Amino acid sequence: MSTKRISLTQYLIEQQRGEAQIPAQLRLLIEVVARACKRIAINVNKGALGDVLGTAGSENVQGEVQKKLDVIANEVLIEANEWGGHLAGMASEEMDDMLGVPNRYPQGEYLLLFDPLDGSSNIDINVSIGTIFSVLKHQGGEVTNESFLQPGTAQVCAGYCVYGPQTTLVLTVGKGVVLFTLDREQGAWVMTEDNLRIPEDTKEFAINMSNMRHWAAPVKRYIDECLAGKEGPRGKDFNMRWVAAMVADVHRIMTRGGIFMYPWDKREPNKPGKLRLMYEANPMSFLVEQAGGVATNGTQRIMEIQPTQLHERVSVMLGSKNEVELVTSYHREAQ
Ligand code: AFP
Repeated sequence: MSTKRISLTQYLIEQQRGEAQIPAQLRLLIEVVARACKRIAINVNKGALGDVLGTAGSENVQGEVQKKLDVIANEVLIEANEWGGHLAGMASEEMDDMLGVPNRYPQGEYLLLFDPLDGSSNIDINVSIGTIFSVLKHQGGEVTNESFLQPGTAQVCAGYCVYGPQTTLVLTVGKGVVLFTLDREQGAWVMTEDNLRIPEDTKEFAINMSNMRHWAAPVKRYIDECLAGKEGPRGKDFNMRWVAAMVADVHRIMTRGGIFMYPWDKREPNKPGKLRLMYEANPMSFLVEQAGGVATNGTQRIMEIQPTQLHERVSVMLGSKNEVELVTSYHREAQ
């Protein structure tokens, strides 16, 4: 990390001029989303002192009960992005269909997808939550749900914000991964790491162990070997973490390595997994790969999956290269 800490704005201006050559509209998009995340953080931090806890009394397209902060975060992101002229449309975990830009505003060339508040079950217990976002280019024509159905390899930008002990923004525009920490005194995002890298090996896995009896054999084999520790085939002991907010588990992996898994299980055999491809797995996979990690659905690179539905789900295994490749090899052996 260079000693001089720069702001997000300065970083983006340097990227605009430099190697990444990010277009002005994309720079504006990132600044708008980063500003929206600051507003979401303010709402999150109110807790019981604001009218932000508990449920909103509605369900989202996933059939999940929406928390008040899910709705607030979604509205903050929509209001922040609809007038800037940088977007052709938005899609959100909290909205059944994509949302076009109101006719009174100019239309831009980007498509923004987001999970406005990931880890909602952690809100009322004061455990880390976050916002995840992904950016695609609109390929022209009328903007519909189908405009968003592009593989993860088409992403031009991805990032997440963690509302935790610190408020951090992790971002990639395809030239590595940078970390910004919110300086609350200035209200500014300040770069605190300029090149996040995920170690290729790890001794830490993240999975919801309560689902063990429902897993497919390759996942059970991999976790059993981790649990066998030094005496087992892996020859080393493993630690386990599970925050139940993908954004927090992935941030741990981005900062010290590890493997995160939310695999298919037989509770709902027709569902490929719990997590959503377009606004959870794809942006996180882009960030993980840009930091030297690997992200698969057990058999295939997540970013090469051709989406067929806006809210489709996917099995997720991502993080330290050698671990993800090992559990992926177990899946391929079992095919
Ligand atoms: P919620 O937003 O409903 O809390 O779900 C969070 C999440 O989609 C993802 O962020 C977590 O990794 C995963 O679900 C946790 O799922 P379990 O509660 O089944 O462990």
